[in-house]
Amino acid sequence: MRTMHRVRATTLAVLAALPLAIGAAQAQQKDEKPVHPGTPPSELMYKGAPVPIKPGEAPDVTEPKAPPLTPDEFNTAKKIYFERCAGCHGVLRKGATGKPLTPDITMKRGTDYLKVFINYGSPAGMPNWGSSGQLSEKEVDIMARFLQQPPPVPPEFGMAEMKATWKVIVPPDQRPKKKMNKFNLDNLFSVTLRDAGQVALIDGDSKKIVSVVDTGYAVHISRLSSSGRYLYVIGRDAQVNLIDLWMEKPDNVAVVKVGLEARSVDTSKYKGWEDKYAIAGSYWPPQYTIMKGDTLEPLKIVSTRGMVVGTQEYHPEPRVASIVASHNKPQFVVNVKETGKILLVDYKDLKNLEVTTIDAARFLHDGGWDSTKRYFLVAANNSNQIAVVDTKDEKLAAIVDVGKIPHPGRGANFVDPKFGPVWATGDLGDDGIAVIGTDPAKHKANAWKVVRTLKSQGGGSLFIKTHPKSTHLYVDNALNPDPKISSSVAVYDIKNLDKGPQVLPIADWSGIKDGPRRVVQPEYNKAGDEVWFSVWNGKEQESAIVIVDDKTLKMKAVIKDKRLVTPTGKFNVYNTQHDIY
Ligand code: DHE
Repeated sequence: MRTMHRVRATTLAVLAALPLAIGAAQAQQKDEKPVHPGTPPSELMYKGAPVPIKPGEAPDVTEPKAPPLTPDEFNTAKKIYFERCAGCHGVLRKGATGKPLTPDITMKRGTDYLKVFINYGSPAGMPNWGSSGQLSEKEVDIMARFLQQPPPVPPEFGMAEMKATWKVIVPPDQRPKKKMNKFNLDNLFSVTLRDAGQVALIDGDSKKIVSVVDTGYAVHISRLSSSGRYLYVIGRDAQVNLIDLWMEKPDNVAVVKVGLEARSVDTSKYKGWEDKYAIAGSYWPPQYTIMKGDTLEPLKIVSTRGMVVGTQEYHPEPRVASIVASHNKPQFVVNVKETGKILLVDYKDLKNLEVTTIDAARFLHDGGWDSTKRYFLVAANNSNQIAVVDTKDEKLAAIVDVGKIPHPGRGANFVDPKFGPVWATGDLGDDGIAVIGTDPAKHKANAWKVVRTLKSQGGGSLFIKTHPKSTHLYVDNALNPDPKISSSVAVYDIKNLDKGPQVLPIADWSGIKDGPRRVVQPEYNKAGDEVWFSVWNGKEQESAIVIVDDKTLKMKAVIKDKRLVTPTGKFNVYNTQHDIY
């Protein structure tokens, strides 16, 4: 294993702890006064999703010196911890965006101190669980005692456990030899139905749902195989589903669980290796798994536990964030959140696995390619930086300071009329959009610098998008506390960026009146002349997809259907297959 130490001193400035929670964010939205100074409401909301680990999966360990809990209290505490605390403090309480809560620290504090902390929160970002009414007095007391006991450790998930969940529903030799349906697969969209645990496959030409396929719990993203035939979907419960788009009615052909919690999946795209391997990264256990591309047979599991960049302390739970497949080499780019390391995993010889470890910054999250697909740009969200990897030279190219909590999705590539080729990211924590020069060959002076900062409608931006055939740049503000802002989208004219954005009232165009109506994740069709937006409502409420004509910026179509439960991410087959964004 080769290790490159290219850390800039400033990259180590990890932000103070920012524990977060949905409830506190919602409370904050009502009056918009900062309940927790320093923590944007959008971030509170974003990180508060439950961890899909069940209390029974993590056995109790009792420490006689710590205040006791009955078995029932232990179960209550584990449920609360995995649903509300683990997202920020980590399953093992070693600290992630939230502070470490291991017994060596909590036992010194004692029950009374911890109760105050849980009740009233902290200015650093801890929500006021007790005084907001989200936890009862009894629950606060249970949690204060629980935190002094050793953290219950969920089980490991190795080859035996994976194989036990692995199912080939239709073996490769029984699958179609050619495309058996009439869909224009290049313009098919896989739409995440988050709370239904399904994806809707929507024909981009007719705008009709062609199939709704069951996937994992709280399904997260979809990615395409290099050929465009296979669709890979990952759920938060670490279930990977393989869907064959050549079937008359596209459906699951294989399934496997790669852990207890996960977010990312991709497939080999280098010449000669097309469709051969899939890879999935898990949050728990902290590891990545390389699988056979057409069956999901797990072949190789690699742990990401190890040392943190800069401080070089051991971290037992470094979660795998985004993963992309390189076009330059037979490699996967694996971004490890808590250690701040970017791994270039070479898949040509799985037995003698070569991994190049690049020190970047914490906490790595999401990112995308530059337009040449040589450089990968990834958000180090708690360092307020973007790390740039040169996948050809296998080196860190730069670390760029940007605004507060960058959140690009896969980002947006376009040619800035003044500065040449650029990639842009929006921020969760402020209203900036950082536009970064990406062409060291012809625009050296601008490369890896923020060449301009656009002003968005506000914070809470999750995704930004454009298309090579478009002259528009769309930026959502899905988690902004102001419903007017979170239900609309800002669009910039790339030819005249100084002019500022036009605001499109997407949720109003959907005709839906009730609910939060968050407008999230712009996604282009294959031609690059339509942009699709999710109007994301609660599970029991009506949601929709609104399609905008990219030339006129007028509403072109609205897709509404009972089956469209909580639509969030949308993945156009052609654009996802070819990494066009
Ligand atoms: Fe995501 C991408 C993690 C919450 C919608 N999300 C990603 C990626 C990671 C991640 C690591 C990059 C995957 C890749 O490229 O390989 N997301 C997390 C979380 O840890 C977090 C903060 C909390 C959680 O508990 O899951 C989280 N994400 C959300 C949401 O609440 C969103 C808005 C709605 C939803 O569907 O759950 C959401 N995340 C998305 C989407 C993408 C994504 C749509 C892919 C964007 C793209 O264009 O590629």
